[in-house]
Amino acid sequence: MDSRLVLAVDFLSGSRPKESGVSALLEEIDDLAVGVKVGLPLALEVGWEGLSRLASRYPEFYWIADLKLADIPAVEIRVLEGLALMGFDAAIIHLFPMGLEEVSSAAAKLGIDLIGVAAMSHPRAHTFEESLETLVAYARQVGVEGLVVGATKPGLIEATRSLHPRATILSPGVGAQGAEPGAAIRAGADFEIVGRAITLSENPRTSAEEVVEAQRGWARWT
Ligand code: NUP
Repeated sequence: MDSRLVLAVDFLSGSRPKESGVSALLEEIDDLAVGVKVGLPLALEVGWEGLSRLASRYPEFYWIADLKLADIPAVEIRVLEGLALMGFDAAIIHLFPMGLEEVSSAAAKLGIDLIGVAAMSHPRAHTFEESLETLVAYARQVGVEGLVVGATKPGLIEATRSLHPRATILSPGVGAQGAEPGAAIRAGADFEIVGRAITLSENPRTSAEEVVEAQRGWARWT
């Protein structure tokens, strides 16, 4: 699949997200997206068991738990154990709490990938921008190969790519937050994380097709 689309499911058009609505959406776009990213908004609607059922019903997707973990290592490891049991392939963590050496080796044993937040997509995330080099160098040092860098900040995607050439860069911020589909891929990201531009669209499939079409031509394999 040449798609670089990861679908973020926080909202659903017309109603609060129900498990059946999420299933219908995933079936509608299953040939267009490679991954699904969910977090607290969906957990609050469908429960942890609902998330687990969704992940096991649609194993063709790469499932990312976006809890942006920022805790002591022992607690992060406890959460990762739970997420791995639920069927998640990856978890988004914050890098700034440090102490990630043991978290990284526990994640490897659990078979769950870590994705560190390097630069958030919203315009006032200045602390991340000022700390980008430190955060990316630290991710590299502790073996965190996945990085989130906002699609709204293509210059930071380029900087991250040169600081960590082998990283898998995932970029949210497409559509609802202002970045054009495909722009992050052009800047060096591997995947774009897209939520409301698809989930709140009157025709999610058409919107997903437009994103994938814009990404084609820019995609690079790392
Ligand atoms: O920096 C970040 N920006 C961001 O939007 C890091 C994130 N994890 N996200 C997530 O990406 C956010 O929580 C949401 O689930 C998704 C973007 O959704 P949307 O703006 O496309 O609806």
